Amino acid sequence: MSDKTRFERVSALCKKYQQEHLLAFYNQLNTNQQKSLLNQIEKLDFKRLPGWIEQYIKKDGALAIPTHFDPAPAYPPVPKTIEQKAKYAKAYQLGEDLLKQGKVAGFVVAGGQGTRLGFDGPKGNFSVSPIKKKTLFTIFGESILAASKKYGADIPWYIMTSPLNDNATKETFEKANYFGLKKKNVIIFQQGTTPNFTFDGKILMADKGTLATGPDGHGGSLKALADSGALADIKKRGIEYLSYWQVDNPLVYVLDPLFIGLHAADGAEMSSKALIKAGPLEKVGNFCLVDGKVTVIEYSDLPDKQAHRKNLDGSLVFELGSIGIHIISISFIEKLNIGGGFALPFHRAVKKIPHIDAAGNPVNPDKPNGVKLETFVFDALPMAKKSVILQTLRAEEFAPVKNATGVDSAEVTHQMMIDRAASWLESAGVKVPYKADGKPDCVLEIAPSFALFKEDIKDKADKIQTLKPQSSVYLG
Ligand code: UD2
Repeated sequence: MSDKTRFERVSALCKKYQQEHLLAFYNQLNTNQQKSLLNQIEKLDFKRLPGWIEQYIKKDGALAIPTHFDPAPAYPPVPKTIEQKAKYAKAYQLGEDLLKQGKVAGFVVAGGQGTRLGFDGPKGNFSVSPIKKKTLFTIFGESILAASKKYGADIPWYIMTSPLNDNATKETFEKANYFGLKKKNVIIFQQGTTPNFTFDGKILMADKGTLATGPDGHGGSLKALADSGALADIKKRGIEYLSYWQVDNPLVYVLDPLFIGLHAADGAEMSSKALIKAGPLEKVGNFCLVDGKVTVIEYSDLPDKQAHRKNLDGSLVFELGSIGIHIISISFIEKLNIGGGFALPFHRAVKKIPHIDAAGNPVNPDKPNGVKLETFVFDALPMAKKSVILQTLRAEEFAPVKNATGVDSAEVTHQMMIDRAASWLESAGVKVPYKADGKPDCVLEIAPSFALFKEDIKDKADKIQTLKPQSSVYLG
């Protein structure tokens, strides 16, 4: 097709869908810029555009909260009854077997912007560990390497990036020599994007030749796995389960045999880890049952009255929070993508979006001027035939770095890493010095190569030197 015909075709499309302004500066662009702009416009899902604009842009019709929902049941962190103990032991064994057979891969979603943290670059490059100052990516990479050794299988690691950080992430992995993993077992792929809109449904332009777009949310991972070819690679390797986590949490058990085993034993399609919320309004999604299906209602969508509801014993009715840790069956991802028609519902976020105005001048708005659309991975949960929730403990598995200061800041994460190391050492019989406030009186760091779980320390306890007050001890 000639450039002229192509332009005419795209121009007609824009006109039909009332987006003619996208080509307003076309004649001022050089040939490459013109081609790039036509590419971007051609990639838009024009057929769905009018529906999105009506449903999500002009009004907030995103997700109506269901009229009736109950709290979702979960497996406790520690088995209580004899039956549960037997079930957990069997599930743990099954999880280990699946890991040994190479049926499980790691999957981190790392396409977000990390604006709240104020850190420039991929969030995975943020350094968190107390002594060696290891980055989040380093901790995950070393964990997968340690697990590969422990289970005697090369465990692949899938990493989802976005156009915002794909190059920088690839550079990081290259420079770090893939954290000791084989390059062929580290698969970095990009998620999709959605255009940014004005409140009346016009797509914003970032500059004269570029549409304003943003990553399509972590829900985009389920589609991007298929679109990028990662799913085909997963199938070729015979992998049946993905262990999914978010990039901001260094305490996550990246591959947890118990969680994998419970998911597989129960024939679940997508499962989740949960913890007891720190308070009614903690910024985590809430696990609920809607029409018998596990559903996460995001903190911002749960009405305050429901969030504060209490049981007779004083506990919260909706006490289980989602921490972005899932096991997802590959067959489920395939099912969601059949026919290419897969789409999770959008969530609408009103934001300040830099753009150019009708005269082509850059505008950096000081108040919200448009809408970004994102999908959330947990919205796939109700589509699963079966979904298991395993409760975990905050001190063991959740210390996300989200903010520069205060709640969920690096300072808190840092301390939680030390606290967990201290509790693991204590459980192996090592004496840890404590301060009057109950915090360890030393700085501790346990490398994944030393222990992935507290049980791994037991055999090594005799090799650990006595911990002196105010000392710094790295176990690697
Ligand atoms: C998320 C959950 C919340 C709770 C909390 C736990 C949502 C909407 N809420 O809150 O319920 O589980 O985490 O920490 O998820 N990401 C992408 N691509 C995107 C957007 C995000 O890969 O387009 C990744 C991001 O890099 C990070 C993760 O998804 O690893 C979570 O994103 P977030 O930090 O925006 O989520 P947050 O803290 O609002």
